[in-house]
Amino acid sequence: MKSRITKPSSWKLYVITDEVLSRGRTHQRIAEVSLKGGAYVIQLRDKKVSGKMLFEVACEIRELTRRAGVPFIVNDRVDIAIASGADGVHVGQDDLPAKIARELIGDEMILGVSAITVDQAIQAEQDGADYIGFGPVYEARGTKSDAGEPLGLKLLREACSQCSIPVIAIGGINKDNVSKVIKAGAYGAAVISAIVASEDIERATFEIKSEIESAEGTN
Ligand code: TZP
Ligand code: MG
Repeated sequence: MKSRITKPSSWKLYVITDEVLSRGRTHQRIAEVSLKGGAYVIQLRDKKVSGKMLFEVACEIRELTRRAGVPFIVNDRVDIAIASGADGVHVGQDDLPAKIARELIGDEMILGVSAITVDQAIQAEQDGADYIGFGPVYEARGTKSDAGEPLGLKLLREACSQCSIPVIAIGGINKDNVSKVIKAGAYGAAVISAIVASEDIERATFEIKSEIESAEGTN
């Protein structure tokens, strides 16, 4: 299956918004400032707000990302991704099945799927995913209470070698360990707390992005 992510350099740092960890900063603010720091992709993730509110926030982030020329992905909600004009949607193993999500979004939009095993990653690719979010690579229960035990770099490497679509590493990634996931073959890194909870979101984004760029070509 061919991925809709066509520019290999374009998904290196995938920033996921979160208002629980953000010290009062809104999704829109997180998106705006991390874009300044050089985020390559923005995902809106909120499991608590109403559909109405999520839609409004999604439309605002759609505008910000459009101006920055950066892809915008909505977590979990296919309906809100479509309605807000997002570039894509990201579903987990307990969400709408990837195959159904693909049917609903059609051929043009991007579909991301979370996987915690290599088999899940292979299945997601067959079901129409454009990329895999693989993890938690490192400890991530501070952000996602049901994240489970870290999978580690060996499994990440295996997933990267078994999938022909991009594998984005997620879970406990920060500026000190991001080079390891890139060297293991990840196409990019998805980050929540190391960016969203930091005092200076722009700087944290820039630092992680710089680490990724230095690590590239060294795997
Ligand atoms: N999926 C697997 S781990 C995780 C998600 C959404 C949380 C990642 O957050 P952090 O703060 O970057 O570890
Ligand atoms: Mg989900």
